[in-house]
Amino acid sequence: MENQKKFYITTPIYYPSSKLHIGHTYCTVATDTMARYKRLQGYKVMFLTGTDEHGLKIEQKAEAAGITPKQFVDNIVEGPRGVKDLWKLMEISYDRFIRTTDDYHVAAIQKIFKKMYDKGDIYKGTYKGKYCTPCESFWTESQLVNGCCPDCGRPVVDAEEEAYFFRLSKYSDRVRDLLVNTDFLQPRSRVNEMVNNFIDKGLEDLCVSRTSFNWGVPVDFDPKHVVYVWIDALFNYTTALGFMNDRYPDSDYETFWPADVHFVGKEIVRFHSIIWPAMLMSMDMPLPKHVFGHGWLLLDGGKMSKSLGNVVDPYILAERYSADALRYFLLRDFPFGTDGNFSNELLINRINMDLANDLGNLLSRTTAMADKYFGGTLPADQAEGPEDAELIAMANELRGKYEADMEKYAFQNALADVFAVIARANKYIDETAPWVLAKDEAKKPRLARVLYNLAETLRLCATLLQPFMPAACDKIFAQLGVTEDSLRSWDSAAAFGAMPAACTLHKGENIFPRIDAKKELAELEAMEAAQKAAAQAALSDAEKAGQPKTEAAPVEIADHEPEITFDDFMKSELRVGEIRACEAMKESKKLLHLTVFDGERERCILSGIAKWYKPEDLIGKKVAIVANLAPRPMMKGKYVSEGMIVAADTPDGGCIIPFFPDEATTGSRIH
Ligand code: ME8
Repeated sequence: MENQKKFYITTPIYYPSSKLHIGHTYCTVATDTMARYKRLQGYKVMFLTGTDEHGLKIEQKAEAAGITPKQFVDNIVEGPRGVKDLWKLMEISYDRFIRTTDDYHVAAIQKIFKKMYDKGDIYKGTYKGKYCTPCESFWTESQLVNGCCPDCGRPVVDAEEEAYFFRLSKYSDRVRDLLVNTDFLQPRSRVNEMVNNFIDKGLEDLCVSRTSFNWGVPVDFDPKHVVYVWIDALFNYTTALGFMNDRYPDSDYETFWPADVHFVGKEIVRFHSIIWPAMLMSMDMPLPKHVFGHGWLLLDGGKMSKSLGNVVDPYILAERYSADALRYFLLRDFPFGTDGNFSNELLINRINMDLANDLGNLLSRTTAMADKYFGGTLPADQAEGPEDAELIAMANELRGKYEADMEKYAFQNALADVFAVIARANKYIDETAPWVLAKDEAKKPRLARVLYNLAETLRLCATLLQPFMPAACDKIFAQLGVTEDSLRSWDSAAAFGAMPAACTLHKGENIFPRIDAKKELAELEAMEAAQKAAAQAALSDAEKAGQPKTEAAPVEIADHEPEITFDDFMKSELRVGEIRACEAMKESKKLLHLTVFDGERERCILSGIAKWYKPEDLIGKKVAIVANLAPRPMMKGKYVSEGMIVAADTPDGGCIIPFFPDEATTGSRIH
């Protein structure tokens, strides 16, 4: 198969800092679908995914959990319901899974770093800047948004360290040319963002080593430094092909590099379209053909965030409705290049409408009629009719349209094309009215042809649906009596009539049972609420604000107060308050301006918690307030703070606010 065409596709390698959610699943399902589509077309495919296991955040999480970083990531990647289990459940057909802690990768990264150093593209200097811990990113002042990380919106900290730098500036013109004058970065709309926001603002050399933590690939010629996690991460796409290591044969690299496409979320397009090509240029390596920046799945218009606990668990949905239904929904409802709002209601409606009604009914009606009128096997004596031409033409044109869409990664449109044919076939049943034909013995040949045309349409559609819903398509083929691979091949998808006329259909199980939307929505809501509460309980509040979990450390209590009576205590009027509004203050970086409803009225409370909480983390929350504290003028009398939010100190000088569950009555007294 020397001349077989090759296709290399990758997902981002995900951080195993927590369990993966529906957003990660979305990208991986899209990549899997593309890989399966290319295999269907006869390509030799390499589909790579994996996990990005180094970095400060994972080091801190492991420390908080009291285990080593390796144990921590092993558990999330290999453990029960971990990353690999999730991909198995979701029918992800990856060819290779890389973990950046794999020995061969670590050794290769050291060689790559050294090579760029020897070339003079990596040099030693001092880094002073703003660092976002959760994102592992240094930012320049001009890149910050309201003083916070432009990617995640969290506060950044001042950082200074001896560090190695990569001469990103040297490659600025070549990268600009790549973005502006080729179709390297897709969709095209992402190009302007990169050029205007980053390249044309001036690319500074990139800090590519850290001394502030250990959990990374050591720079072997200067071991107090570890390699910046993004160098470690980006080169995974080549080390997994055996580049600079012996784990895989060099021929894999020669066969598959450069990648045909890296699928990545829009927030990491910058790394993949600027830093990655610049480093490959430095290494004199060919560039990937395309980087595609897909959109985000949003929840209630906002980003899903592990730390807020508002993530959707793909495990639950796939187990309830099947991986195939979930895969279909993800790629049918959301255009791949733009953001989309996830909701359980959309999911259930889509399954009911397209899969249970349109596809499921077409299959069950066709097989049931074949069974009822012919005992399953259609007679070879069949008669064409005037209704056939349009359906057959549409089915035969389908593969061309589908291919054009798939080549643009327009999964949504490819599925719409297939389902337009399915809808046409359902209409064909109404037009030909097989139940009327069945009443007349002389019309049996016509009836047989009608059922054959339906079965053929289903076969063509199922062939093209295989990359999206592999298991369901196997079941459809079984019901259509298709046992030979040649009848579910790419070639046969444009050959209406390939199935023998005297085919045998089998009425089988209902592949996509209809979902009782009302009942399911209520159950999902209850499950998600419970899960959210558990996630919130498991995380420290500092962690919710993007900081490491620190509360596990015991504190020494040095500030005991003299004993008081119960009556003394009751003089403090503690009540449940509901935070109705919360804003950062331009006059102070430390304070947040809160509007708190105390059951009777809204009060203004200024609280020095801006370092640990973002306003959006607090709005809607129920907290304990000291309601009878004397009002205190603040900011030279511009504001009067009418109370205090109760919070606990943390050992590192931070604070944690305890939140009441939603059912706590606002205004009720706390004893
Ligand atoms: O960024 N909607 O890892 P990560 C859609 N390790 N896609 C989403 C999503 C959402 N709400 N949330 C996450 C990293 N994703 C690095 C990558 S690559 C060399 C290193 C998907 O665990 C999306 O594809 O934060 C996004 O780019 C990726 O998960 C980020 O995963």
